[in-house]
Amino acid sequence: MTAIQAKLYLLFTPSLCRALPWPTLEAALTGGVDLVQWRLKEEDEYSLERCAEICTEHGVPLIVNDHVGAAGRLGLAGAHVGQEDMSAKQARAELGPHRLLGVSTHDLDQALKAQDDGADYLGFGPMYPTATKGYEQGQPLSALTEIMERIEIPVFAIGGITDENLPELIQSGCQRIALSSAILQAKDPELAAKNLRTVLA
Ligand code: TZP
Ligand code: MG
Repeated sequence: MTAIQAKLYLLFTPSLCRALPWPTLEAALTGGVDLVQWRLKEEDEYSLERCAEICTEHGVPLIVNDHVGAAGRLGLAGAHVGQEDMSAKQARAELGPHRLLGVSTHDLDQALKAQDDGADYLGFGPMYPTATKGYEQGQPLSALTEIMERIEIPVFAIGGITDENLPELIQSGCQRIALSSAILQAKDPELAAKNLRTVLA
């Protein structure tokens, strides 16, 4: 698997979409999302297989959250685990060397360990309060700067990111973001993705 080049990572949870999920995903991809993570909630009745088809049509890699075994079964680009999920080491062993492994991290120690354990990229945050995961407080920007300086693999800032706070993240050294509501709940998801892409470029 080649190193990840993506900058605008969409965390796709069907039930978080303001409009219908599949058209929302299509719009986000057309707008410039270049990596997608499938995050299913129990109430969702949408299929990972259909998500994979849509991503393939747009030439964008798909990562599955939590369900590491599904990555191999469905030929996806990779899988993502959090600190409370399967360990990064075990996930890497299950995925094999050729699929991407992403790990959510919240401090430098977790980030260094995930990198050592075979992660291809990290999520780091939450950078801002976000109702999506119930975080009431974000990390200081200095924490992100330190991560960017110390970690060699790509790092995606995550949590409450919008086009309004993105400029200060970029000033702190961030080049990649992962988000859901700023696109999934936008009136115009394609435009939202396009605008974020422009600021990141
Ligand atoms: N992990 C940390 S914050 C978060 C996840 C999955 C939610 C990101 O969603 P939003 O709506 O962009 O804050
Ligand atoms: Mg998880």
